[in-house]
Amino acid sequence: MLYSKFKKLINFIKNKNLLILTHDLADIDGFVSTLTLKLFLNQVLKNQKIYITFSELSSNSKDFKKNFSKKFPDFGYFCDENIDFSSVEVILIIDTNNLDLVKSPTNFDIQKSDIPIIFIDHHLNLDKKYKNNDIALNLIYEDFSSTAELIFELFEYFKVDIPNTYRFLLAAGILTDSGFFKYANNNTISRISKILTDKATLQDKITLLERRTNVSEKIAKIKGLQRVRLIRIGERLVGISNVSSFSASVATMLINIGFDVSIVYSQEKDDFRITTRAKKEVCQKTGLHLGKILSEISKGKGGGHDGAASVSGKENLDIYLGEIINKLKQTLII
Ligand SMILES: [Mn+2]
Repeated sequence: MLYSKFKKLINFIKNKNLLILTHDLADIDGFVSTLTLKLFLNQVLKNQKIYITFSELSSNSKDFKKNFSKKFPDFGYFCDENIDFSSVEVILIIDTNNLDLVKSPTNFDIQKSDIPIIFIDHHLNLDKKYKNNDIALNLIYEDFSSTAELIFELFEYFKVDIPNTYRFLLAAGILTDSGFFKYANNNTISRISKILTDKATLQDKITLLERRTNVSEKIAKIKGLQRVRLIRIGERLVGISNVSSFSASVATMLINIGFDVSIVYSQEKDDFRITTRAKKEVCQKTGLHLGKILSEISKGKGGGHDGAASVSGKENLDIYLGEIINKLKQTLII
């Protein structure tokens, strides 16, 4: 199934000019998957343009890029500045299947354009029907712990060599999205073992991902902790808090200190964002799937994985929070 879809995708994009985009505030998986997919396509599809660009990188990705550039000063190429949209024939969207999360450069409206789009992703399939998306061409596999692994499978299947630098990129995507293997499955381990070489060891890669937490993130975590409200549902503990930024790292911190589920929201002018996390063990025992809950309550705007999901919106923050708690009560009580 996977391989027949690979062939179908390559056949469709052959001889077409491509643009590869990932979600806004690209995390490390989105960032490295975009770069490595471009390398792969350059090897298998000759004589066509393949553009990549990013709206903005997350702070983790920026730190990683800095470390990576220090280790590989000759790498040099990260993104195309000037993209001629009139020449783009297919847009590949990486690491999300929700166009609301994608900001295109120069405010080009992807949803309104007629350029075909294809999703390559590992999040819950929201099954949104976009007029310029043929779902048969999408590669959306929730059982992959990172998009980087899907890109790695492309290299494997088409027998394309992966240069050492790109092995570092792929491994960084896998390590971060699998929570350093906490959310990994057997396939994740087998793929990473094929990516590692004597020249690119696991420890080398972990070092590249080390980062010093900056002071504003530390303050966000402390405030997030001061403001947390505890809701007990049976034997499970749910924590709700709010911060103005770094909601994802605050949500993860709440899980690390003992909450089973964390909900952290941020508000900026008219916009809000809710980030949720849950312990893997809780998801497995209770069937909790935060991605499904957020997708349901927002009619497909939000989504993610069973243990990590988020949603953004403009109004109804309180209603969303109330509905999340209600759904948690129904799920966690068993
Ligand atoms: Mn990802």
